[in-house]
Amino acid sequence: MARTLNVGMIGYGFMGRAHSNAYHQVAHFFPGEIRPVLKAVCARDEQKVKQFAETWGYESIETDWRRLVARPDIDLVDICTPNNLHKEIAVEAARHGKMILCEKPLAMNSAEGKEMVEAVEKAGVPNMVWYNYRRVPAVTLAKQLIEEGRLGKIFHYRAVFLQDWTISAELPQGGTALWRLDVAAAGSGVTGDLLAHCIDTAIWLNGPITRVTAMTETFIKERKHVLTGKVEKVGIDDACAFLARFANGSLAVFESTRYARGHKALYTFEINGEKASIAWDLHDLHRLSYFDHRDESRVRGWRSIHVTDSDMPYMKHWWVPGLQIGYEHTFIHQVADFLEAIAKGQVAHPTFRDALETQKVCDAVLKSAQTGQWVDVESVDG
Ligand code: SOE
Repeated sequence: MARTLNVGMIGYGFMGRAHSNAYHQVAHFFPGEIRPVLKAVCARDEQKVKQFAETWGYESIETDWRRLVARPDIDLVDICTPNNLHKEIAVEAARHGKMILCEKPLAMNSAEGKEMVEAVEKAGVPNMVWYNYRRVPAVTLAKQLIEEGRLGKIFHYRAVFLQDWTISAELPQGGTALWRLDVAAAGSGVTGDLLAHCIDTAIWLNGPITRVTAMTETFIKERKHVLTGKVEKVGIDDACAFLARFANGSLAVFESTRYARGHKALYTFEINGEKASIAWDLHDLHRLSYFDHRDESRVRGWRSIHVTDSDMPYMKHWWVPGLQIGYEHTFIHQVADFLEAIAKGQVAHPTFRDALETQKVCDAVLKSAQTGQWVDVESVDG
């Protein structure tokens, strides 16, 4: 009989649904020693949070996160709020000895992130950040191929994350739906929201990033604020492009924007090594492109690996070969890995400390965009 783990989730937006679905599904497909129980969900609007609790099967609700993190029947606090609340909630939850899962990015900046790392490490509580794209089976396969040395020395890393949903100047900023456009709630724009994903994957696959030089732009300078009703300055970066150097000597180009007309969530990366290259595309997430120079020249070419067979990462838990899975499964994989790690007394990644590295790169990128100089990631506080 599996042990239970009582989850208290704070926030119930898009990520609240993705996480709730993961807690629901995990025991069906990854039965293990620990089974999550949806104990409580918390948000300020009582009516809406009741509705959410009913839809997703939470046993109870709270409207004040401080009450939730203090409840003795909660084992794990899941933070799905806007970024400006991550630190306060995490520090308080750690003080109460709770395990913590936190939405990405870890914090508003690396100074806050550092406080969060100190809090969870001092409390000795398991912690993890929802950089979910690591757990797309094709991306995990890329990690395996790199670790097996198949690519040889890495020369280049290239990643983009392109969207187009903020092009209209009529779109307001702030409030529940549009907090990602409000710098006071988000901390930054595409750098913390989208490039953070690219950076997390890049560090995981290719090691530490040491230096960056960046440019950012805010195309729409003022937008009406949903909460004040006034037209206010836009403080986020709408677009960001940066060059980077990795500790292993490879060079990188990263780009992200919410102004790439025609692209909704085009996250792609390509890695070029001495012996082989790999490429991945979120719009075709179950495939990994692979080119191996060691193949006989007459049949050499880019292969498109359909990552569905049972020997592929995570796939033996799903359907039969040839049948693919999607976006929501990455969250299920993340919960499954977390539960397995705590059952075995191990650490699931990315931890808060891992995510602090990504946060430092984001800070270095924003600093470089401001100063026009190369910035050493090491020099960032945090
Ligand atoms: C923004 O539109 C967003 O939802 C991000 O916040 C997510 O982290 C990303 O996975 C998809 O795009």
